[in-house]
Amino acid sequence: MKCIMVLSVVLPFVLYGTSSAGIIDPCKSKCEFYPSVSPTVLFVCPQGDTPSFSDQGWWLSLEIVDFNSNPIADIPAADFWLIDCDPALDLVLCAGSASSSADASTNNQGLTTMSAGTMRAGGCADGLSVVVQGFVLEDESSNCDIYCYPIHVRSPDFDGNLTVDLVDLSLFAQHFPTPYDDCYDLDINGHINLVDVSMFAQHYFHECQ
Ligand SMILES: [Ca+2]
Ligand SMILES: [Ca+2]
Repeated sequence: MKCIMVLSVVLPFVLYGTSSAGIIDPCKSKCEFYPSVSPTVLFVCPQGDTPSFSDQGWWLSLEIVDFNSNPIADIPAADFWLIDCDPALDLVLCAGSASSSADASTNNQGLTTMSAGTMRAGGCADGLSVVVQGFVLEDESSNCDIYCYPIHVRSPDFDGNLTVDLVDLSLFAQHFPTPYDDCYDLDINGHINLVDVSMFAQHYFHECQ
């Protein structure tokens, strides 16, 4: 009888401990945003030939833990990616989760960064969240709301069909230099001018690789 009682106390703990080990806890895991410019811009192209996150003035530090708060090592870099988290949700990603990645797999402390890569995408967004193996990371200090960083994503693929073509050129022409629409202000300096034209021209006819 005594033995059964002990088992009934210990077994759920063992089962819980085993079943939740290694499973990502999106709320206890941490994400830190390090911007060095304001506003924070991410200029992207479907082809992926734009400067890295850090070269555009920001990076992310990530710490991935399981439901027991233990770090999860060896999560592949490719299992991390960024998604649109603004209300419009009109960012379009090349190959979904393959559109961006972390710099390296997580180390023994569950740590990695997103700094050296860029994103392959079209459309326009004013907020980004981090996804790891399908879990959107959440902020434990604010009731586990998702982290949604004010990163302004701009792409010369304005219509988000993942090709920079005549349709995008036509859309651009309709907004140059006015009426002002911040999705066409590729460097987000408040004006749609020759700098934006140059940024557009460098990526004309680019598409997902
Ligand atoms: Ca397009
Ligand atoms: Ca501009």
